[in-house]
Amino acid sequence: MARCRVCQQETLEKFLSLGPTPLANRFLKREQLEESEPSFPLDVYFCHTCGLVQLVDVVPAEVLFHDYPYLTGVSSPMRTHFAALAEDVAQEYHVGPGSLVVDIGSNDGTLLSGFRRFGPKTLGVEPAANVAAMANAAGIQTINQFFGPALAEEIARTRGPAQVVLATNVFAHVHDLDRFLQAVSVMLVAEGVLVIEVPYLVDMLNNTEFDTIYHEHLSYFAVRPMVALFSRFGMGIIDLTRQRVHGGSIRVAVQKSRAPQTPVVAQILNEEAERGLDSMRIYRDFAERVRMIGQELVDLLRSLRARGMRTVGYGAPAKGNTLLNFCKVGPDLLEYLVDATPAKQGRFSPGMHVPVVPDTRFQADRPDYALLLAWNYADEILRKEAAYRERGGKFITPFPRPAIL
Ligand code: JHZ
Ligand code: ZN
Repeated sequence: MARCRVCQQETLEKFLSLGPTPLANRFLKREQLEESEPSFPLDVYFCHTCGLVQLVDVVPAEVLFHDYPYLTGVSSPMRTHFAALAEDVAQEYHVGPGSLVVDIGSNDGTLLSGFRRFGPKTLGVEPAANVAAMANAAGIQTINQFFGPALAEEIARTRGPAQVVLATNVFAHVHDLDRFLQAVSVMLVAEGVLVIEVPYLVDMLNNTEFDTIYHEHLSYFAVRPMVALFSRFGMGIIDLTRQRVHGGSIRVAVQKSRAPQTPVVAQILNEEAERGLDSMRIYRDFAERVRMIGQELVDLLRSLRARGMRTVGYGAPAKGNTLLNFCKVGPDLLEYLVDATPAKQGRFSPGMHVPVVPDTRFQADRPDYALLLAWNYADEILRKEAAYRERGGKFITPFPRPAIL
């Protein structure tokens, strides 16, 4: 039996199986369409000991993050969000000239670029070669390697210890959390802070955002397992805030040296317990709603197509591929997906093989309905595409229940 990623106990219980699923960011070239596509189980477990929701089928990171199409900077709401994060962190933890800020999983350097005006040295660590090259070309110094203890030591030795280490949308991707935290610890000064941002389990459950589940996301964090994990390393949460990004996230500031527990942590632990996060019922209910939403979405798209409506997808996010594969939505139900990311355009979605086209096609084409696969940016997209709606075009959101907006 598999062991829990946080507490190492054999107390995992499966509550959802999304079926064998291809990799969410493995967009295919036309010539790959005839080749067989790797797919892996997408089964989700709850740990009865520490409360961590997790996958046990681990696809090697070298496979997932070799050539990566996702670019943070493409989505303007993320640019805004990360600029604010940089400012908050710089002010709160007195980042200035002479400090070192290291960003793990730094992608195209969007987050680090927000620190420029505060004057610290910054360093990105990004395993995807294509993405790291873009960041370096933009003047954001980035090491193209996986983060681990050896690299952490090298960084500390050659550039000095860091005051702040950032890990946004990467902590859930980490298989060996102990090794990761050890490495962070090696790099940080004694009073240094690790700032994590990660989709929050409670939001995923509340809104049935099951598309957050794909092989890159090995853990679905609540605060309880995090507290247990950090305390093993003598680390303590000094600040915690809920964020709206990615369907609801938490930002957690962890101090290398243990700090007295802040009231906000005790409060959120209480809320999690009251919400029923400690028992299977909430997860079984979630799984039930996942099936219901999947069915409703397919019914809706089929009925629109039966009425001769043209339907497409808006955005080709990783999460969209969980939704499309689970619901078996292919080119018969969505003609194409529009996406502003160059590396996705001209390719086909993993598994269902829906073509991805530049977003400019959307304005030119004016399909009748657009399924918001990037529903987390609904505000921005509806604002941007106001003309489409004025001319009668309609958006569909999948969550919390499939509905025409
Ligand atoms: P977006 C990401 O997943 C990346 P994804 C990562 N896998 C992760 O862990 C989670 O976040 C949390 C496009 N778009 O950000 C850009 C437009 O075309 O929701 C993106 O391809 N036009 C590490 O991939 C996609 O939509 C627009 O106007 O699920 C959105 O992807 C906007 C706003 C976006 O993340
Ligand atoms: Zn556990």
